[in-house]
Amino acid sequence: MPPNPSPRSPLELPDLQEAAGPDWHVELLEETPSTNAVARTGPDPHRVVVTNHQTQGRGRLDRVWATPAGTSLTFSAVVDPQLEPRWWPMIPLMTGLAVAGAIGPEVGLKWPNDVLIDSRKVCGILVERVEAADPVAVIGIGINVHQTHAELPVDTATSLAIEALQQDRTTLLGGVLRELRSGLGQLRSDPQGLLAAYRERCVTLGRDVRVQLPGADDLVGRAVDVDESGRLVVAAEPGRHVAVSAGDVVHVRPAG
Ligand code: BT5
Repeated sequence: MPPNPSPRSPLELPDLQEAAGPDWHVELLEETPSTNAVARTGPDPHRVVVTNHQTQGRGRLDRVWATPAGTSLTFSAVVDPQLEPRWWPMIPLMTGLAVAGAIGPEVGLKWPNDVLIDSRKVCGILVERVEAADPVAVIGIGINVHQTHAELPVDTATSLAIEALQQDRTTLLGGVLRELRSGLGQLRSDPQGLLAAYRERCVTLGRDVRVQLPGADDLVGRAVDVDESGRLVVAAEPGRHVAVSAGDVVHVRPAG
């Protein structure tokens, strides 16, 4: 059986709005450079900007997020998290957990928020804080849905089609937004519970890792924890634990 017998899912605004539910206000752009950039220009809580073709998608540290037209679920949701400042760093981790919940048990999370299936990246997340009287978070999510191998930009990527998973972009948007709402609710009411759920889903924990730190030497060691600030705790050598808040993790070899 071919892995992807289903046609590519269309995006229609009424269907997207219905899937999202009344808590969100959905906008659909046929093409736009970056949904995060659009959302940042009018960061009203509950706003969701979806596009069928993102032409200049952004990753972290000015990297590129590349998706051909009609292949992906690329969107940004604006939220007013109403969180104590100390829990803000958990928002990207919560978002990874939300996407994992919407896709299914096949998914693992590489710290901080790469969404993986069998070590390949199926979704990238970019959370940006916009300052205002009440600061808001623009949560940008790009899920590879219909891409074939030839349509993926790097060989470390995969898509839901390649993995023979659910590929209706509208259903997926509804699922991710539901999980985001409940994840934010849990972050407010029970942040420790959310952190415990993240640790369960995080495939980095227990691995030997190399962490590429912005502007510093790589850190090599065993990933032993994710702390309450969302930092990865690495046992660099006996007796020396280092907590990092940003960086790219390479899993050096499997757990165990
Ligand atoms: C991310 O950055 O993974 C965050 C990507 C966020 C994209 C969403 S889409 C909606 C919203 N609007 C935006 O403009 N952005 C957000 P980072 O961890 O820096 O990973 C970027 C790296 O992933 C690149 O350097 C490539 O190596 C790789 N990459 C690029 N496109 C990819 C894709 N479609 N699938 C998997 N990997 C990809």
